[in-house]
Amino acid sequence: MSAWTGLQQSVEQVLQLLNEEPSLGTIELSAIRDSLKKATAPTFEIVFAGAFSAGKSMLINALLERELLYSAEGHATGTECRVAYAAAGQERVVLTFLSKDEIDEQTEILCDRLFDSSDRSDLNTAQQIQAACQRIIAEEGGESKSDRAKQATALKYLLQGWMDNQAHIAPKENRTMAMEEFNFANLQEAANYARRGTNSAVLKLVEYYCHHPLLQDGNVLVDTPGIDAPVKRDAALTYAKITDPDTAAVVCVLKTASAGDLTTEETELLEKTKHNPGIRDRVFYVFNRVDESWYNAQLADRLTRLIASQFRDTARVYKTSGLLGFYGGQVRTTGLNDRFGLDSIFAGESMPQFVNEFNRYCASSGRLPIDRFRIDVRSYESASENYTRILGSEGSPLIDQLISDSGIEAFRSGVTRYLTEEKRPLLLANVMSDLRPIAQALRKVYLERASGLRSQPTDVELLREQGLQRLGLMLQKVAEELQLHIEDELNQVVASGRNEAFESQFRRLQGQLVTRLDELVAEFSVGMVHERAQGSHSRNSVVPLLGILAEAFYYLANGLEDTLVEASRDLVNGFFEQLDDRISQQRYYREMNRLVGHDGGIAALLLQAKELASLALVNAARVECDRYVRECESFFAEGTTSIFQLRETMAQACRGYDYSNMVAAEPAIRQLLKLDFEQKVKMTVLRTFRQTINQTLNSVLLERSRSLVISIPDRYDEARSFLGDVLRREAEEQVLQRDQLLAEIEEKIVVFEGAIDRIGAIGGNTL
Ligand SMILES: Nc1nc2c(ncn2[C@@H]2O[C@H](COP(=O)(O)OP(=O)(O)O)[C@@H](O)[C@H]2O)c(=O)[nH]1
Ligand SMILES: [Mg+2]
Repeated sequence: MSAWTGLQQSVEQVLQLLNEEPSLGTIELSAIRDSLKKATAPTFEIVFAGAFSAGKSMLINALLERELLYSAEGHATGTECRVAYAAAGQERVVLTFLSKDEIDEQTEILCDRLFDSSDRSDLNTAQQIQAACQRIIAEEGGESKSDRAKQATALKYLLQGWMDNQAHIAPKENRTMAMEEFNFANLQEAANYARRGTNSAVLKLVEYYCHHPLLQDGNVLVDTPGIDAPVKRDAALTYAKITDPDTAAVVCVLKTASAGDLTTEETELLEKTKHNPGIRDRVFYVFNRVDESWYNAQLADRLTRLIASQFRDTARVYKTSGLLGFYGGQVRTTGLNDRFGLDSIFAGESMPQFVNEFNRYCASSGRLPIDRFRIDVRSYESASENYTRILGSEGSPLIDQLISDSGIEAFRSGVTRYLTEEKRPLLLANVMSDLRPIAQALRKVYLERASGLRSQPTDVELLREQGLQRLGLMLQKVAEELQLHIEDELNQVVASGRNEAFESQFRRLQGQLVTRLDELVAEFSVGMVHERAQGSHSRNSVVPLLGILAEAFYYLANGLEDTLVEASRDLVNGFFEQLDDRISQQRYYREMNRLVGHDGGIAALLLQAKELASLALVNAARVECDRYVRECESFFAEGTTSIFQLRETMAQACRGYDYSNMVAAEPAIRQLLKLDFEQKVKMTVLRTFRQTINQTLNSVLLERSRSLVISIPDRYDEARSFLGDVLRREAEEQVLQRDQLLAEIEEKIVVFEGAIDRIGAIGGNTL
C-alpha cells in the first residue's frame, strides 16, 4: 500500500467517523475532499494558460529542454496538448483528430472573417479558398505580417491539414491514433509530425508520454489554446480547464512585456484562477516575451510598474523569454561544424526567428556588459553571417549570458523545485490544515461523551429508590388529573354543548323521533286499528268510534317509545365509547398503567356507569312516551277545523255498524293525531328529554368517578411493588446501555486516534 492510499484510507476513516456524528453535521467538507483528492490523485495537472502567441508552447518546450510542442508565430490552433511521464524507452504519442464537422465549422468562421459575401460565392472548393488565402498573404506581405495574414494562414493550414490527413478524419467523431499506426520511430518523429502547422491545424488533442524527471510523480503539463483564440470554443476550452476542480496548478503566461498592459482576457484568466478552490495558491505568473521590453523603454517601464503595483506580494512571478531561453539551450550543444544550429536545429528554415532575435539581442538589448563582450553586428553581413561569426568568436559565455537574461533557468528551477520538493509537502499541509478542525471537533465530542457516560450512575438499587421517591405525589397527580378530566368531559356535554360528536348524536335522536312520528301517522289505518280494538273485546262485533281513536293513541305512543328507547341507548353507548377513547389518550392514564400495571379501575367504572345510564335513560324514555297516551288539552279545544270535521265524519260513520264507513274518516283522524302528537314530541325533544339526559350522565358519572379518584392514593403499596420492579429492570437496562455506549465510544476513540496517528506520520505533523 502506497503512502497515498494509506493517507486516503485514514482520512476517509476520520470522515466516516464524522459522518456518524450528526450533531457535527454542519462542518464543510468540500475543502478537505479537494485537498485530499489533490494530495492522493495519481496525476497533478499543471495548466498553461494565456493569450494566443504569449509563448505557452515555447515555455513548455523550454521547461523540458526539448522541441516537443508546436510553437509558431501567427497561427492559433485549438489543439490541446498534454505531456505526461513515460518510463525510459516507452515514450509515445496519441493523436486525436478533429471531426470533419468541426473542421467545416472552423472553415466557416475563418471564411466569414476573411471574405466579403460577394467574394465567397466564387470560393467553392478547398483549392479555391486556399488560393484566395495565398493572395491575402501576398497582399499583406507575409504569413504573420498582420492579423488578416495570420487568419489567412490559419485557414490555409486547416484546409491543407484536412487534405493531408483525410484518412484519419471521420465525419462526426474524433478519431484517435497511436504513434505506431503512423510508423513513427520515436517520440520526436511524432512530435515533428504534430508540430507541422498543417497537421496541428486538424488535431484536437495530442498526448505526449515523455521521459523527463519533471514529469515524474504524476505531473502532467497541459498546453491550451489561447484564451483569445479566434474560435470561441477553443477559448472556452481553456477557461473550462481553469475552472476544472481537477486542475492542480496553473501557469499564467502573460503578454504584458510586449503589450504594455494586462488584456481583458488576461484579467479574466487571473480572476478565474483565483476563484478555483482546487488551485489554491498553486499559480505561476510568467511575464513572457520580456526580450521585447529590452528594446522599448516604455514597455520596460510599464512592465516594471505593473509588477510593482499588482504582483508585489505575489510569490512565483517570473520574467522570461521563452524563445531565447529555449533556443539558447539548444544552441549550446552546437558548434562551428553545424554553424551553431543553422545546419541542424534550424535546417530547412530560411530565416530562423531565433537568429534574428539573437542578432538583435547582441546589437541593441544593452544587456551585454562591454567589459566582457565586444560584439559587432555588421549591417553589410547577412543575419546568418553575423550569427555564426559572433558565436564563433564569443562562444559559450555569450550563450550563457543570453540564457541567464532569458530568465528561463530561474523559471525552470522554480517549477522543478516546486514539483519535486515543495508540491508534496504543501499538498499534505493542505490536507492537514483542512483536517485539523474536523479532528479537533471530533475529539472534543468523543471526550465529552465519554466523560458524560462515565459520570452516569451505575447503582441499580439507588436508581430504583430515586424513581420511587415521588410515588405518592405521582399517584396524587394521577387522581387529580382524572377528576379534572371527567369533570371537563361532563361539562362539555352538560353545560356548554361543546362536544360536537355528542351534539350531533343528540340531533339524530331528535330527528329520529320526529321522523318516526311522521311514519307512524302515515302508516296509520282505520282497518288495522279497528282489528286491534275488536281483538281486545272479543264478545262484541261492533267497535265504537271512540275506541278506534283510543287504539290509535296507544299505537302512536308505543311506536314512539320504541324509537326513543333505541336512540337513547345509542346515545349512551356513543358517549361512553368516546369517553373511553379520550381517557386512554390522557397522560394520567398512561401514568396509571406505568405505576400499577393496569388502569386502576377506570374501564370498570366506565362500564358500570354506561349500564346505569342506559338503564336510567331507557326508563325515562318509557315514562316520557307513556304520557303520550293522554290527549293534549288542545285536543278538545273548541273551534278548530279538525274537531269540526271529526264530528261530521263520526256522525256519518255512526250510521253503519262495520268499519268501512269509518275509512272515509281516515285522513281527518290522521290530521287530528298528527296535531296532537306533534306538540308532545316537540316538548320531549326540545325541552324535557335533553335535561333528563344531562342529569342522568352527571349523576351516574360524577359520583362514581369521585369515589374512584379517592381510592387511587390507596394504591401506594401496590404501586411501590409494581413500579419498583419496573424501575429495577429499567435501571439495569440503563446501566447496560451506558456500558455499551462507553465501550463503543472508547472503541471509536481508538480507531480515531489510530487514523490520526497514521495521517500525522505521513503528513509529518500532529493533528
Ligand atoms: N520575442 C519572443 N517571441 C517569443 C517568445 N516566446 C515565444 N515567442 C514566439 O511567439 C510565437 C508564439 O509562441 P507559442 O509558444 O506558439 O505561443 P502560444 O500560442 O502561447 O503557445 C512563436 O513564434 C514563438 O517563437 C519570447 O519570449 N520572445
Ligand atoms: Mg501554443
